Amino acid sequence: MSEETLSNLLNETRRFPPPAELAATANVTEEAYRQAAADRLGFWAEQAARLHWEQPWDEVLDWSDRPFARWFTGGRLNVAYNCVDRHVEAGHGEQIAIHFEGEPGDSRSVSYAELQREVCRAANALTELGVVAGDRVAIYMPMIPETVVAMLACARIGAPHSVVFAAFSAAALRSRIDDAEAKVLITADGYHRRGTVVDLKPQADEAVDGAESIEKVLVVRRTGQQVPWQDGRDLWWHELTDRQSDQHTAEAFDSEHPLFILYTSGTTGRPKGILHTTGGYLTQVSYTHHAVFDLKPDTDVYWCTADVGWVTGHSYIVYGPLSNRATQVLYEGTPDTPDRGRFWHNVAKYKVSILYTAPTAIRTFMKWGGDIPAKSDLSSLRILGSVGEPINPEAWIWYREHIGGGRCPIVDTWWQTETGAMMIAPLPGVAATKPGSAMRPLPGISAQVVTNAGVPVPDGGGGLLVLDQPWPSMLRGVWGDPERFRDTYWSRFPEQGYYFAGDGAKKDADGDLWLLGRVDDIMLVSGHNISTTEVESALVSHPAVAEAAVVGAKDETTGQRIVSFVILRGGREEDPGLDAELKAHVTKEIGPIARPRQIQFVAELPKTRSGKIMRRLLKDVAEERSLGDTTTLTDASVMDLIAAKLPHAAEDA
Ligand code: 6R9
Repeated sequence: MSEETLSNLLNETRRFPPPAELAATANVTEEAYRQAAADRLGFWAEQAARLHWEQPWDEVLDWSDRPFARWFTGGRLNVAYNCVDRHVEAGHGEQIAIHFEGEPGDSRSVSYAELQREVCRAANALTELGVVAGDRVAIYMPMIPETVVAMLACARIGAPHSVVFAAFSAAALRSRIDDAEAKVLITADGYHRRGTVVDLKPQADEAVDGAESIEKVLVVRRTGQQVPWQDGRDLWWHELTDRQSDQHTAEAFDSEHPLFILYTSGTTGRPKGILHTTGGYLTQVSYTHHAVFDLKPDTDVYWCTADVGWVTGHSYIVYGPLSNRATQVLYEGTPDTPDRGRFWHNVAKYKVSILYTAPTAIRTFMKWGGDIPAKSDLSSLRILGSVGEPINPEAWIWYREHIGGGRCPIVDTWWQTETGAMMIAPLPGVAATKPGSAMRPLPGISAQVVTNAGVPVPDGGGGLLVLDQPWPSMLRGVWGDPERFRDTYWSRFPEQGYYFAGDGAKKDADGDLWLLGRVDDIMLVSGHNISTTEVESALVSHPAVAEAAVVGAKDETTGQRIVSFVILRGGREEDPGLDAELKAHVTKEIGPIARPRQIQFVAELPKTRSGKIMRRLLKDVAEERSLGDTTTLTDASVMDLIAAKLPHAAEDA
């Protein structure tokens, strides 16, 4: 980014105050902000006390070895006990923890008492295999209840898990197994996706072949398909767990005991093993889930559509919701199987009241059209969440109208694998939300928007988003590489000691925050910093557009020129007039400086497997370079289609 800070370009004036009933019964109110501001550590101590501690902590925060934080030092607790057993002991054993919905339509509901028995059996099974506290276990699994059981079983015996997304390749799994030196791999025969059976075991075999650390491979039977087998190494999950006792005494672990490693793909270099620990992590995921989703465990049905292989699945399918005794939906498959209404059939079937999904999904639903959700009864919904990318104001409004029936507050939640839990988000019973804004840091969290020199910008300014105070669920390091931890996250502002998140943000006149995407994506056009997010949002605010990706391509006169890739809404045909119309629309919304030089209509955009747009590849196309690394793409053929079209793009001077 140049010395000039980001201009505050788009101007959104719509406001949506909380529904009165929600405000009156909200789990968390404005008072929490005041309390946390007066005594931040005291506030977090109170949130930690929502959990069961076997031994109380001595000190809330030890920040003497910064940037390596220690929270709730000396305290001891068991994460699985907190997520399962204590609810059973409190008399809620019959409550459903997980409504599992398989893609073919099979379903199964697991109560907290059943979950407790399954987790105990799995913990005993891992112990029989010689897994002890501190050993790493790799988990390469689809979206099925056994995945949650496996994670909780690891947590129960203090064996950090490393979950690897099931659609990752054998090579990706192997490098993660090697980096963490995992002793056991838990996988499945296969899973159902888009109407077909997808193999998993052959990839797992390829990954494990020659992996020195792996001693056993545990295989869950999901599809019943034939699988290759290596006697002595491979074991069926059901054979091993069925013969275990369903009793297991959970041992308490130190608050700083490692809970899991999760690899972020990043845009460059080797994946980083982000390390999270026990007490601080559970405190913040539990509190934020309670506060931001306002969960009422006796009546709500919660559904997070993320894959458990991402941090959102860890924090807001497994640890946050279960620690709060949620009843939740776990869905195996895709939104368009057997038809494009599947999510809404699921919402109606289970009477989902809280839905947490990603902007990429919302924009896809926009593209498919509002008539699809309109066919299902969505009246059970009361709160809608968004995570993963900036949500364009128009997508936000579409979500509110077509999914939320105009009555549900939207909580846009900003956070990262590294932050472990939500950091910036509105509270649904407090905030008068603004479409496209994540509003302000949650109680107990502190963030700043600063210039390149680290000076906070005033309201109305833009710059770099930094976290200037430690938080309980912060990453404790990069597995095996303390230098990389310092260099990547703490070296940008050594004097101020800020954690730099990599994102740009602006503050509006009220001081509320608008996330502008990764600073690497920010464009410099004729001396102005322009965020891709703002131009994309301007494009999406045109009624013909469902989704847009914008990049800055090298330009001799202006430094960079704005190139945009646009997906039209369902039913809208690409016509010659539309190109000029969209350019004029952006000029009207933002100003001539943001007018795209080129607009390319495409059917799909390149996305990571977690749904984020990969602008880097679009930039390669726009600059007519050969493509960089495409291995993290969901569908690499998308790039061939885009590249084939671009040279014919109409370009104005
Ligand atoms: C939870 C998750 C982190 C990056 C983050 C930012 C982007 C996530 C966002 C958002 C704007 C939001 N991001 N949530 N940007 N508004 N509500 O996505 O973790 O996969 O590590 O990605 O995602 O750029 O820095 P992770």
